[in-house]
This record gives sequence, structure tokens and C-alpha cells, in this order.
Amino acid sequence: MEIEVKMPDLSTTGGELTVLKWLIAVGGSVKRGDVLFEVETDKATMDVESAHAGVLKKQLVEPNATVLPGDAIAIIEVSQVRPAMAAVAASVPPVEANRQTTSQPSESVSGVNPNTLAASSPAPPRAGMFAENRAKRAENATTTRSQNEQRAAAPRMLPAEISHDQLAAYNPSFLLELYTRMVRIREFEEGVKYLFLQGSMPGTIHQCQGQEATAVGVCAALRDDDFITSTFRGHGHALAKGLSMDEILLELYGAASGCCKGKGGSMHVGNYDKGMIPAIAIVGGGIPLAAGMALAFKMQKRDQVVACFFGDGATSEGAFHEGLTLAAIWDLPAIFVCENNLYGASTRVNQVTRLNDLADHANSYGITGRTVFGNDVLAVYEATKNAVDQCRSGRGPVLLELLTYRRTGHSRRDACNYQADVEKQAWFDRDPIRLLGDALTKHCDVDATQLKEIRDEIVAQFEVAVERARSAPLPSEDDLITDVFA
Ligand SMILES: Cc1ncc(C[n+]2csc(CCOP(=O)(O)OP(=O)(O)O)c2C)c(N)n1
Ligand SMILES: [Mg+2]
Repeated sequence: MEIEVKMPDLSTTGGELTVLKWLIAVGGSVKRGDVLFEVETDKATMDVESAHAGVLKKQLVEPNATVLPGDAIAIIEVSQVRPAMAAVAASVPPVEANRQTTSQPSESVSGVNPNTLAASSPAPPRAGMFAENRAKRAENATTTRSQNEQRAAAPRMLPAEISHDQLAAYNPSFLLELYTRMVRIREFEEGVKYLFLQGSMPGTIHQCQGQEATAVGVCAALRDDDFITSTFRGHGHALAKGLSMDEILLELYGAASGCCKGKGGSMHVGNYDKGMIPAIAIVGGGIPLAAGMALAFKMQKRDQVVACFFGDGATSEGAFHEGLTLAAIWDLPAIFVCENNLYGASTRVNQVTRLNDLADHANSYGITGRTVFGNDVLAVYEATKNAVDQCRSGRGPVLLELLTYRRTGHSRRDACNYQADVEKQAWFDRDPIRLLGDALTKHCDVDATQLKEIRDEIVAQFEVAVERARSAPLPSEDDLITDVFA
């Protein structure tokens, strides 16, 4: 089956993109995740991965041609068809933009719905709108990366494995459950990434590949009736708190049956009944709200706790100071979970603070603070369990700093060319799913086939959820005035 590759919406304005060069030649075989071409957006030069595996049959645009998001740019003869993904590829609607493109009029490609402006012959080259900035940007990226190389020169010595002693304290079925939850998050995020690259996923997305252990470790230590707050990077938190892939995907597609009735989207997922208020995209915005919820729990003499997720970037916000001050003086049952992934967008954490451990902020509020290796799901679970005990027994809030790393750009539109290679490698070697998976196969009665089956089942469930979400009804006009307070 032949599938059209469409230009993903990678610019910040929805505007023109320039295909700089092809990384796979016509006739070459391509795997899912291989870099297919390099593109220039209004902000950066980025590598674009293939969402499909097969053979590259045609390049529909020449290097330096300018196209719009949604334009067909290549044809791949796919070898392995994932049903939902193939359906997506065959029915991506054209981007409703004022289309000024250098592409030629459409020509039908067998097995493909030619509803975008497919080019019958390669589009002629044209200088990109932002071409004059290209050299400058390349220079800036190189400088930033080498500065970050120096900043990362003395990495913390974090363990590269989970030991037998650590595992021995747990029931194997609990460990497998933690593993499954992390894989669910990883496969969900990877699936969504490819939906985005195919132009099927509206809006931009902030993904959490690499940070699965923080979400899973924290939420495993909470009760169902405890609450969490989350951020723009909230899919993993939501899945870890028990929201289903279905309800989140429905929300991502704007469906009325999504977890926020299609009114929230990727940056605002949540479900009150499952203990997650809709995520907040304002950096640090969840912190005062978490303090407020914890105050409510205390005033109502309930023994619930709230875990508030935020990034390293949020610790420089006023809201962090306000929220922690109130939680401290009133001994509120709040766990402030700082996912320190070393970057706030493209800014490395040690450019914005003199502290080595962000948990040291706790000292200035007179509360408990702990820095934990956030890719070790068991370390996160244990630290959170202690924090929960402290909160439930009325001994006040805890600040947990979880050291982790995101394996992707800040958002899908971020080329992520500021992470130093040595740093990336050190963290990829400590991938949270690999750490637990290796420990399970080494120290428990679990084999690689069992782990693969877990993954395969989740991928199959994701496929079904995508099918459902894409065809689910959108909110009606009447829904515009529901859930509005005046
Ligand atoms: C108050 C505020 N300022 C700026 C932004 C734009 N912004 C969105 S995410 C982000 C970086 C946040 O970094 P961090 O808190 O470390 O979270 P991470 O993205 O690493 O998960 C910025 C600056 C925002 N959403 N809110
Ligand atoms: Mg960060």
C-alpha cells in the first residue's frame, strides 16, 4: 500500500516550511522513526522522522522547496500497516490555511485519498521565508550545544541499574504493574507523536518520553481519592493517575466524549472523578491551586493529599514561593513534585539558579525537601510514600525534586538542538523503562517475551483508541455555554 507523507505542522505560525534536504534516497528503505528529511521552520532547522516503515517511492518536493503543513511531500510504499495509522494517513484533511504553495495540482496516488495538494512532479526550489536566518541559527545552535556540553561536564553520578536488593522488597506483580504503566505512557506518547507527524493530531503537543517513572512512581503511592495537578506536559500524569488512553485521545481530538468534553485539549487533560483536576499550562500555575486543595482537605478534616507536578522552570516563578509558603505555614497535605528534567524549554537549569539541588528550596520554607533519582520508579515510589505518610499524619508538606530527562523537544515544534550529546547518552543509558525492564529480567522470573507482550498489547489498545477518537462527535454549538461560570 502506498501512503502519502504530509508535511507536519512544525512552524509556530502554521506557515511555510522549507524542505532542506532528504535523508533517505528514492528507493531506499525506511523504518518508523528514521529521519526522512530536514526542514526549516520559522524558528529552527529540524529533523523529521518517518511515521511509516517501507520503501521511499517518490520525493514530491525538491530540496529548498517551500510547502505548507498538510502538503504531500513524499510517497512511501508501506510494508507494515498499522490499521488505525493507515486510516489516518488516508484521510488527513487539508490544513485550512490560505494556501500559497509551490506544489503542483493534485494527482491521484493509488490507495491514497488525494485530498491534499499532492505534487505530480517535484516542486521547484524556492528560498524559504526565513532562509536568511539559517546560518545564524545554525551558529547559535552549535554555540548553545557546546555551552551545554560544558554545563553538563560534571554530571551527577546517578545509578545505571536497579539493584536486586531494591527489587526484593516488592511483589513481582506490583513491579510488573509499574512497568506496564510506564510502557503505556511511552507507547501513548510515541503513538501521538506519529499522529502529529502525519498531520492528524491538532495543535502542538508537549510530550514526556523519558519521564515515565516520575508520573508512575508518584501516582502509585497515592490513593484513588488523592488528587494531582499537572502541566502542559500532562499526558503521562493523567495515565498514571488512572485516566484511560481512550478518554485522553478523545480529548486530544477535541471530541465531546473526551475527559474534558473536548474543551481542554492536550495541555488541559484531567478527570475530577479520577483525582486529577484539568492540567494547567501556565508555568507554576498548579502550585497555588494545589495549596488551595490541600487547605480544603485540611479544613474539611479529610485525609486526602494532593501531589502537584511542575518543572524545574516553575521554581523561579512567584507562584512557587506563594504556594510553598502557604502550604508550609498551615502544614498542608501537599507534595510538591518538581520534575527536574534539566531544561525549561531550551534553557538549562543552571543558567537560572545557583542551587545544585532544587530540593534545597525547601529550607527557605522550613519544610522537608528531598532530591531523588527520578528515572528509578522504585526510588520515586518510596520517596512519595514517605511524603504521603507525612502529609496524611498532618506533619506538613514535602518538596520532592525528581531528577529526570526528556527524550524529546520541549514541544513537537522544538528541534531540541541544545541538549549536549554526552548528556543525552548518559540519560538514555538510564532510561526509566530500560532500568526496570533490565532489573525484572535479571532478578525476577520475567523474560523479555513477557515484556514484549505487555508492549504489544498496549500498542494494539492504542490503535483501537485512535480509531474511536478520530470518528467521535465533536462538541455541539450548545456546548459552548455549558461549564461556563459567570
Ligand atoms: C508563566 C509562564 N511563562 C512562560 C510560559 C511559556 N512556557 C511554557 S513551558 C515553559 C518551560 C517550562 O519549563 P519547566 O517548568 O522546566 O517544565 P518542562 O517543560 O521542562 O516540563 C515556558 C517558559 C508559560 N506557559 N507560563
Ligand atoms: Mg524542565
